[in-house]
Amino acid sequence: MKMTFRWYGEGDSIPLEYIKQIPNMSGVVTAVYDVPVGEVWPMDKILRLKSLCEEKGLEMEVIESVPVHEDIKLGKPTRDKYIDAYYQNIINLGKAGVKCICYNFMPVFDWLRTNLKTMDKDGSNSLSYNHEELMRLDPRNLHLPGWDESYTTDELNNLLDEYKGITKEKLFENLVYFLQEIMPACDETGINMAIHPDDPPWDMFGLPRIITSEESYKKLFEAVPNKHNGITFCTGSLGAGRFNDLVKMAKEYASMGRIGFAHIRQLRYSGELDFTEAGHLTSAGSLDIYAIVKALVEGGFDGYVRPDHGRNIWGEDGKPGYGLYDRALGAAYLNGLFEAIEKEIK
Ligand SMILES: [Mn+2]
Repeated sequence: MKMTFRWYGEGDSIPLEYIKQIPNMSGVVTAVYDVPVGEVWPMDKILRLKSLCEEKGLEMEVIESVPVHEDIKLGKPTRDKYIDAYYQNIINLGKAGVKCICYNFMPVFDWLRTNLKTMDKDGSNSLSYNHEELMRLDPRNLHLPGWDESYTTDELNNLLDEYKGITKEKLFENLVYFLQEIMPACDETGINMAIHPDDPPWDMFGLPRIITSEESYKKLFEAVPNKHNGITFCTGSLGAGRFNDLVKMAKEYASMGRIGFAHIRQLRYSGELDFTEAGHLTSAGSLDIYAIVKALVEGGFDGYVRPDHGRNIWGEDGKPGYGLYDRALGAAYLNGLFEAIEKEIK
């Protein structure tokens, strides 16, 4: 296991030096943020990021994310040019020593929450999701907290229209097409692609979501058996679906060598489809983080880990989910779990 920490590049308010001071931190998970989706990341931008990390003693072996252009998800004729650019990105990142790329295949909307600062009685705050509240919103005129408004209302409406004919089956076919096209770049560089599950793991506003459950992974691995077709095992995203048995899944996919990257975080169910994010410890929420880590270790997991979303604590007003303090506490807790379980098993 290699412990890592997400870092939003030079715009991040958290200095790399602070990240390095968290015990056992091997590197950061980052990305080039100032190149439009679908374009090739210039080598000098990639190498600059890498040297900033290395100056502070941190590796840059995981990229989150290289975003997938909507035309690829839609399967439009223009997808091939965007896939070519993606291919080149893999080659360039491979040259810079990157080993794993996290990406997702969610149409239009990335992760969705209804409140970014849900207050807890201890004074901390965290992100939460209320399904009814979200469903009352109009996707065609959406102004959600934290959702980056990269589209104008017109663009958003056009995009939603384009998705009208896209069923789950079609979207999955488009994912398979994309993966088959880029696998040679992964074979050449040794980079593992690690698809992030849909968050939360169910359809949104009539848009299909396809990486949500055991059934999704079965289809994914069968369709593209290449060993570089892997996953980001995100406990919070998958765990929002009560139908997912995370312990079973962690063990199974780790044994198959499919988990390149693990996002570990906690949440507390507050309704059938509702949840509030919590501190990482098992005792803080509904997921058995100990049992999940144990399943990963028993399955032979040897990938990258990062503490996923933390709360805002100690008066910090960090980027929602991405403050320093609670994620550092999460890393310390996860380090302890891994050490104890690994020693016990050996
Ligand atoms: Mn995640």
